[in-house]
Amino acid sequence: MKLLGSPRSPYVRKARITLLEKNIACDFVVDRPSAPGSQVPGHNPLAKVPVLVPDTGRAVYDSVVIVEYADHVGSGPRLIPEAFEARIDALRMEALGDGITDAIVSLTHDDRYKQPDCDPNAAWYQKQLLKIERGLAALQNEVGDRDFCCGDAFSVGDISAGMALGYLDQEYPSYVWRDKFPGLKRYAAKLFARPSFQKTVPAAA
Ligand SMILES: N[C@@H](CCC(=O)N[C@@H](CS)C(=O)NCC(=O)O)C(=O)O
Repeated sequence: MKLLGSPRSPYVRKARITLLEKNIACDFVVDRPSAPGSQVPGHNPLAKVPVLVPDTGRAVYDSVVIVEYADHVGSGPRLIPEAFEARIDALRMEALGDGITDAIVSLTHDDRYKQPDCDPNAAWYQKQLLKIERGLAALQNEVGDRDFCCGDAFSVGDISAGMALGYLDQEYPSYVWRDKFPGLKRYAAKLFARPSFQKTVPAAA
């Protein structure tokens, strides 16, 4: 089994954390979809990563489906609970973490926000920033004084939340989320200490 992806992509990191948490052996193949000769479009017509290519069977994309796949074939505690309400809670938190990440990508892609002519008061900038701030406030509220965002167990919601917070550090280090959201500072410190997070910290650009 192999996972295709770019090392600094947040969704690729989400997939890698998932595979480690589920004890699934997998080769990580660095493959940027826009690079000439990339295998990605042959597996995913959208030409996006991550793509999981099992030894037999069809390729699996996107990261949401990779988590579902890994939860089924891997071992260890479930990432998506079976019970209906807990399942919806975990999937909602996954959507929240993924949505915050989408907003960070919109703000920081190609260092857009660092350009000299970038106006932080511009409508497009404020729109994405508001998504990030409201999203982080909602996440902090959900976590409260617990270690996980859903109940008492690690879930896909924590993977997506950790992906988003790690991506802020990676791409938007001037945004002082730990000062603004001290509850998330405590929560993230525990998440980032997990071996799956430690082993997938992207190398510096
Ligand atoms: N919703 C997708 C998002 C995947 C995504 O946007 N991947 C980016 C890298 S972070 C990508 O492959 N971009 C290349 C492109 O859009 O052409 C997921 O959860 O996997």
